[in-house]
Amino acid sequence: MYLIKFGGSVLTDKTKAASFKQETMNQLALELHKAKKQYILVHGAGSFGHILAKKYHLSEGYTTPKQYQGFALTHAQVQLLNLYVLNALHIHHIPAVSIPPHALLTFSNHQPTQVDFSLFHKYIKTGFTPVTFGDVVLDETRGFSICSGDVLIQILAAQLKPEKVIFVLDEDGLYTSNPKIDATAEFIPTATIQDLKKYSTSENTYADVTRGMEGKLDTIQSIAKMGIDTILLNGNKKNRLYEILIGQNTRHTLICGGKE
Ligand code: IP8
Repeated sequence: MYLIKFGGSVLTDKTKAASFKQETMNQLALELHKAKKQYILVHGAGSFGHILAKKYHLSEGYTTPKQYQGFALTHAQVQLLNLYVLNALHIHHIPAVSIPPHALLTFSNHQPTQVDFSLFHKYIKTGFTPVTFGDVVLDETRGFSICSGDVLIQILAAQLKPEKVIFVLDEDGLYTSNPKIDATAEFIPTATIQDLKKYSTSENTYADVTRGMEGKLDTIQSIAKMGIDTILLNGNKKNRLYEILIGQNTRHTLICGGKE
């Protein structure tokens, strides 16, 4: 079983509110269909979630009643993005079923506390493809919180011990620095936990309330410490996801799971 995360910057144009990249999603859905693997899909919120979450300061937790409207609007938008993702999967005959995090987990002080992932198990066992996503959630001490897709990946990896975790990004993989702003950035084909600690990534320029690539490196480190390999690949380049899934060589970064 694989755990696959579609980054928000692959599925949406992060500079424009609620702009879905339909063609990219159709291509990725086709690749998943062709590969015929068992997986759980997690997707980021992209410009459906981050712009509103930033506007209403949702990552800070409750500060003003106006945020209730912001919470509700943000949830509706990420649910809409989820519907677009599901539609593309259904067109390619993938029996995708949505599992919205806000109805499943509770946070306390911005960290997940009560997590019941038995639904994922049950759907997988029955032959469905569970799809979950970055969402807003209730928080026992802060009122509410943001649950990023990366946090979900981390918890799901710990509970379900997938064969591999795959991050589908808008870059070929990991670089020594941010390739979007640094022309000297070098591509890294393989890395260990020790290597990860060395690589700095500058903050991206878009509204990203969950720390972008920097947060992702923390997530990957904790997955690697569970002994699980992580793959980073470019979702904008046709067939890379498919090739990885069928075990064919293609450009990607492999982060080897193992001890620190
Ligand atoms: O895009 C963020 O999820 P991510 C969720 O996976 C919201 O970091 C609501 C902004």
